[in-house]
Amino acid sequence: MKRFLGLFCILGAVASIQGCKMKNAGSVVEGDAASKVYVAPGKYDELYNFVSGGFNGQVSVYGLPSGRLLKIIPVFSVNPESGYGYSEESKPMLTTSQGFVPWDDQHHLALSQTNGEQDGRWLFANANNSPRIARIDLKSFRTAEILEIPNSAGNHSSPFITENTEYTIAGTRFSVPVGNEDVPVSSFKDNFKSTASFISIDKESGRMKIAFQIILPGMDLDLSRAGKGPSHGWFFFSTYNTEQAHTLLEVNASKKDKDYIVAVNWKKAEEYVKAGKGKKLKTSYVHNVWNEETHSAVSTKETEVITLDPAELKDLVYMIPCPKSPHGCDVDPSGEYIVGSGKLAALIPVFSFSKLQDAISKKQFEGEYHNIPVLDYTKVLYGEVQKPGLGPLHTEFDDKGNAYTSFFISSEIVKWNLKDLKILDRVPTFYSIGHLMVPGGDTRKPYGKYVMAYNKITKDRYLPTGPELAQSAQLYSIEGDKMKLLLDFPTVGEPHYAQAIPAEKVRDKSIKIFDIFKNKNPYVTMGEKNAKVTRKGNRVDVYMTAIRSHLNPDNIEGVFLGDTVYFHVTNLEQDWDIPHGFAIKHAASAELLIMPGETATLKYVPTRVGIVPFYCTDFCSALHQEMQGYLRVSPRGAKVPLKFGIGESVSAPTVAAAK
Ligand code: RUQ
Ligand code: CUA
Repeated sequence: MKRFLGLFCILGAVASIQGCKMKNAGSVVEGDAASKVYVAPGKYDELYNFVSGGFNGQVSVYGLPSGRLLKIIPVFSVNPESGYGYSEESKPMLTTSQGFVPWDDQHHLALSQTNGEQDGRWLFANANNSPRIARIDLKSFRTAEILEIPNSAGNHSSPFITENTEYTIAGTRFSVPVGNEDVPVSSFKDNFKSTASFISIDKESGRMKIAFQIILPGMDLDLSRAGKGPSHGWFFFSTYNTEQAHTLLEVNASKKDKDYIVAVNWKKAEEYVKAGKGKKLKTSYVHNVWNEETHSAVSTKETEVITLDPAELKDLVYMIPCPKSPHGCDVDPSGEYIVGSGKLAALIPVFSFSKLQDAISKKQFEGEYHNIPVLDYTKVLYGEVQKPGLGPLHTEFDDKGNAYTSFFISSEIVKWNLKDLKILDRVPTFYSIGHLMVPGGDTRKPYGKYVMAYNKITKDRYLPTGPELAQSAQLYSIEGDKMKLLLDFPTVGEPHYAQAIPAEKVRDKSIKIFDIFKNKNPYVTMGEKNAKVTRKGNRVDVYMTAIRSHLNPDNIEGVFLGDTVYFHVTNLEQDWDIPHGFAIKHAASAELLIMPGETATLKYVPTRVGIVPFYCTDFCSALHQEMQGYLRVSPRGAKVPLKFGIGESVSAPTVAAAK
């Protein structure tokens, strides 16, 4: 988002007048605001709000309208709090074709839909830096799958979704050479391509697969939305840098009066693929899938994608001219209107899907862009919202035919009517809003009631916390004609897009425990009597159990310097909200946080001789502090037999000690 700051410096003078010197919100909050967001202790919130974490790489979950933080779901970054990316079982989730990547930049979220309505099954999330899409299972609130996207860089226009969750999307923000990659940067125009990957989603399992990639001319795909209703079968992408600059984009990619919205007919793409018109391209990417029975992830290498060339395959892609580096490209609930938000434009163009169809059939083109037809702007335009504000970014919709657009520079949300394009209301945001979100506002059935603002800058809004300040979310009521600010609360990471869903669509499906009898982890310990320690060469496996309030075994001897020890800890509890943790002194790792019925593994390499304590890290009972034990590490070659146990039953050696 910082790039906007530079981009907008031309308009900076205006920004500083309108953007950052808003009057204090105290004066704009009305008397009954508190009661509208008050959720009494012990009561549930009305909505789950999933918020992208931006540069923390995770997804956070808030309750609305209270703004209470419920959970941070680890997705693209390691999470020492839970051991995600640290446990042996979860490491493959963060594997890529180029090795283990412990961080990413997470921008957009998409809830799965059936008939254009949220169905509460899955949440999809993009990784912007090392292109990937994750699927989060809303039964467990855990990342279930991560698919890497090849021939891509800056997976920004992602993971938007079609109305029956047929596809999720991945569009490149950076164009990159496809095929031979060792080329001069200055050969951008000849060698660089942008790609739009269509990822199919299995109806039952949710499994993702790259169905095909459309290879587009070099430019930057920014955001996207699927058509719905009448426009189902189409996908729309906003673009910037159709100037094809490769340096100083701030200036060089803002030269043209109009960039494009790319309209992709994906039903047509399916036909071409079926007819064998796709080309197989060798590449490499990985597909990581979490297995809920083995409680571990498997990473599989993939080697090929099917590509489609719209310059050759007619009627697959059309370009719609759109003023000034559009950012958001949003489709209204009826599926008829496509709203382009040109970051540097002084108006908002609204395109009509029926006019688009008409213009295509009448071949009303104004030219070509790298052999792709460019439609006549005036023929596909429904109308323009005049003087809406400065720096429009994103638009969401309510259930009454209204649109809400965020304005970064003028720091406001502007409400306007989709039919007559008249502005109805505007409210300030504090400050510099990026995305906004109406619950269900990207579906055929918006939930109405609220609009949320996700702000980039908070300046004087909260107690100062040094140079880095919290970013924020603000909740506005949209029940009446006028928007009303109800609440603001700080967020973790940098919020970009978000999704919200009525709690009842998710709440009752939430699982409470993992059935221990279905635990197929190869290192599970089924009951305390099976706890053991084994040695094979320099590898020691500890099959440990955790139950209130002891770890079994809690005394282990016969481990030597040079050994690698794997603690496989099984939580034997079958009771909701009773995780046990596991940590061992000086481990070059994080803790494990093991859910009831689950097994997780911590790798530990001792670095010195001595007694090494380990303990449970989660306050699980009155005797949680007693949930601890000792590992003895001896010098290599010492005559210490392998012993383990608990209480008086410290066992005799089961396997001969290592030499
Ligand atoms: S972006 S603030 Cu990464 Cu969605 Cu528009
Ligand atoms: Cu188990 Cu604390």
